[in-house]
Amino acid sequence: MKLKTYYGKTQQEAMNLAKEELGQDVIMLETREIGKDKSFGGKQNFVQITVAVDKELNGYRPGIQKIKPARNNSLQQKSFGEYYSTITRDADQVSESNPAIAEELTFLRHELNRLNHQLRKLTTPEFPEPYSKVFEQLLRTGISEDLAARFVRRAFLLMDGKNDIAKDKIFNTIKYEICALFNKEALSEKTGKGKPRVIAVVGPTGVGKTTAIMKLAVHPEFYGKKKTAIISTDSYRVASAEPLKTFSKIASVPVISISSTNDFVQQIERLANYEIILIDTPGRSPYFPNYIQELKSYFSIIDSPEVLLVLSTTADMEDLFLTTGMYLTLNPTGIIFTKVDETSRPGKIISMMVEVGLPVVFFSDGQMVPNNLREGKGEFIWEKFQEIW
Ligand SMILES: Nc1nc2c(ncn2[C@@H]2O[C@H](COP(=O)(O)OP(=O)(O)OP(=O)(O)O)[C@@H](O)[C@H]2O)c(=O)[nH]1
Ligand SMILES: [Mg+2]
Repeated sequence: MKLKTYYGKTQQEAMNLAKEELGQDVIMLETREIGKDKSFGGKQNFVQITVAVDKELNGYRPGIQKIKPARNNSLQQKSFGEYYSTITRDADQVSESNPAIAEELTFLRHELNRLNHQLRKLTTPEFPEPYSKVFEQLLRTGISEDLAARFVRRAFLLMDGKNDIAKDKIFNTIKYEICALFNKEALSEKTGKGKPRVIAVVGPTGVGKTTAIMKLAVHPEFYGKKKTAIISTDSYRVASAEPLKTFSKIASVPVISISSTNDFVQQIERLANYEIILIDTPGRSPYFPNYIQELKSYFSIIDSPEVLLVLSTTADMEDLFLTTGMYLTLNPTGIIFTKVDETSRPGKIISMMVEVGLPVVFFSDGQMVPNNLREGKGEFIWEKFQEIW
């Protein structure tokens, strides 16, 4: 099979070049927008397409219109980046202006639904057997259609476009790609010499922040063998500190509640001989006035805080995108996905990772402290996929 790559300012321009050289029977296999690459003058985005010549592809004719359009196509599914730039356009006013944000969110939700609907009609790929079966199975996990198609298309390329391939072989290729996504170094072991490592946990209400902190503090594979303390900044809600107090007694991990940045400074200094300080933050809607601002003021006190964003896998993709967009202004260093035991669509974790570009550091898959906590590894998600298939 002959594969060739062409570039153009638009997908059409690249395709015209391909047809000029290879004839009308070329089939487009992949299209990708390239950023403002220096080699292209650094001024404009370019589209890269990979094409193959028709007769050598075992009858696979995906049809140009059914392939994912380039990023600048107006019917393209809104990417996380687009969400984020909308959300952060007025980043400083975000937490102050609830009605404006609420209106914006409603608009974004409608837009996303409309675009999803149009996109699905346009881009559902027609893969040949056995690739089509693999594609269907991937969709059942909750991986976005766009990403599932990308995985299958890449597997197709790697298999030289052959159809007489065992499904398992295609799955192995995709498993490898998924696991590679998790291989980024998420939590740096770096701390100032002799200084504690400070890890703050943030996220929407009830996602499992406090539970995750308790697990981290005592799990022998994580910080259970280190000298660990917990600071809770959740001083507003009645009885919010109770679970941590009880935990503190049972697990002999000091838990300190603070209510101001001054308290925070003092306690951080007091805990200077600890190895790990975990910071629990109050559950609030990120749209609550001044909430993000307040968290920022706490984190600005610490040298280089590691901020872990906790997301519940039970939320749908749109809500995950929107809340993540709000919390990105805190510069999170990784994500903890909780309630993996409660979702039937674990594939959305993969889609989130790819879109948001943040490593998944831990998974929480149950209420048991500390047992239901796992390191962020792709193999764990792949096992979850097996339960669905
Ligand atoms: N099934 C399941 N439940 C979980 C998991 N993690 C936490 N929970 C439960 O979720 C509920 C909320 O957990 P918390 O740790 O209090 O959540 P939080 O984010 O600290 O809540 P707020 O501080 O109120 O925002 C509790 O009932 C936990 O036992 C998980 O991985 N799976
Ligand atoms: Mg809590």
